[in-house]
Amino acid sequence: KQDDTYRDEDLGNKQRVRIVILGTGFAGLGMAIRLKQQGYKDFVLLERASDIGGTWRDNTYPGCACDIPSHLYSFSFALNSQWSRTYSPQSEIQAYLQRCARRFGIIPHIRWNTELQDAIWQEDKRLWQITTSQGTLWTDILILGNGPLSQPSLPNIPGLTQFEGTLFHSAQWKHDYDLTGKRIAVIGTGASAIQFVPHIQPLASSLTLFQRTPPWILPRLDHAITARQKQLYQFLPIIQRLIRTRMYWERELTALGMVYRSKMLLKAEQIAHRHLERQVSDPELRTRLTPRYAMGCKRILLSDDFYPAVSQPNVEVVTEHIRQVEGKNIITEDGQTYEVDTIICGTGFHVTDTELPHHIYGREGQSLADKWRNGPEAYYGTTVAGFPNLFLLIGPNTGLGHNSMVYMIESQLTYILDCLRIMNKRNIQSIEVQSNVEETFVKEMQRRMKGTVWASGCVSWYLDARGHNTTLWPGFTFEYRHRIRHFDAQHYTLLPSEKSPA
Ligand code: N01
Repeated sequence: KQDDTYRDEDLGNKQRVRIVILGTGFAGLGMAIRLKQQGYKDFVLLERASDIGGTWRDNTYPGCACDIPSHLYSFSFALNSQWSRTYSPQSEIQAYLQRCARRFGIIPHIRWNTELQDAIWQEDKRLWQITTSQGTLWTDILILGNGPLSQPSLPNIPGLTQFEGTLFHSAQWKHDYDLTGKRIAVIGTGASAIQFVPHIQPLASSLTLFQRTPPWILPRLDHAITARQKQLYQFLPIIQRLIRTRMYWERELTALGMVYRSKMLLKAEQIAHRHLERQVSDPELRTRLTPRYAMGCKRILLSDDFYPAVSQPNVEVVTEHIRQVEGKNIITEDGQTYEVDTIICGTGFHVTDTELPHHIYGREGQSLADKWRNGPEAYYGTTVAGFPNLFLLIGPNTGLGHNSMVYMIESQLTYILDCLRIMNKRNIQSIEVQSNVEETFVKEMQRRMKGTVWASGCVSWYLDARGHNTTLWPGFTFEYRHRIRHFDAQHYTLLPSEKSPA
């Protein structure tokens, strides 16, 4: 049902709102839709850009697509029968999110081009005071849906930012810059780089790929979804739901391999080795591209065109580490110099060291960054002791290396909605998770990480400065959903509303 009851000015100028949500990616938008479905009206979404989509708006590099099957990559309450391929391209995912925002009447709740500058918990009023690039507002509930992969990370290479050619990050693609005939350097061989390298290789006069760690790559087996299939999903959504369920459980099985480091992973490693052998005939290049850590420790990548692209005569894979950049030259540790016109960094994101926690101040003026000085921690990745009425979406230890994040997000949404329901019903003004409960949970996460493939010794963005994996959920996703299906008020300090007769 379209929301025509609100116009921009109804919420746009209001300074006090019940709920503020940060971001309009899957997390923020999903939260807004579920709130709306439950009858909430007094909420706004702060969006730093002028369009919806979070990571699916920002990452527009050539070849950008999802490596989770399309059928799994949508809200459970808004399946999309029209995905064009097994793995959807970025533009389709963003268009899907835009459609959801319109269909569920979320657009009037969004404050565009509004960047959160800081959020301060006002203990006396039990409110969040939020300063944004467009002014200040106050809210009872703050929900952070800003996403763990939203702050691009440039490598700390001496001279890089003074590079005399054109430099950009994969998440900030320069579409107005023509790559044709350029000598291009790409730094990184993660999920982003392996998607864009095959698209830019044919344009480049030369492509030098600086690879620090060869990734595990499995066949992608992407194909078009036929018009007939789309029709079937449209008129018989149950079919798509069944396919989705089957895919979900297949992926959950891979969690078994990762948690228990079973033979399944060795089998997958064999498939990846065969994939490499089939696609790269040069034995020397094959050796460079052969991974040397246990599969799954970093994200497993899917590609059918990366190995063929790097086998082309205009590509060189450099495994020597970069020492510095000088003028237009990249100099490696062995003293070799590579003169290039363009450097593209496929070097990932700040994850455990993002900027935002420096701007969130909880009780007694403590910043979230200070609370997280040893590494990010939160109860079920959702609530944080010392930070009343604050909810994190895709917070610490809720990430996945094997299944759809939308499932985890929807699990969190249910928990938050149940919390809000209890707050309304019992006339509670603020909730805060007890610190001993949070501590016990965090210890459980780290205990369970031990022995999994994610703690098998490789260096990855899943790890914080201590080497703790504070990014991934160390088990099955259905366990997470089951554990947070109800809000566990007994683990929280609940303060009644001052207006309460009690
Ligand atoms: O980033 P990454 P990404 N010198 O951090 C290398 C999601 N995603 O943007 O492995 C040389 O994975 C670094 O090397 P190493 C997905 O969750 C999803 O590719 O650290 N190299 C690595 O090769 C993914 O995991 C999709 O040794 C340097 C690369 O840069 C996450 O985003 C698609 C370096 C960074 O890889 C991030 O992926 C795309 C240096 N100084 C992304 N510093 C989907 O399909 C870093 N590197 C859903």
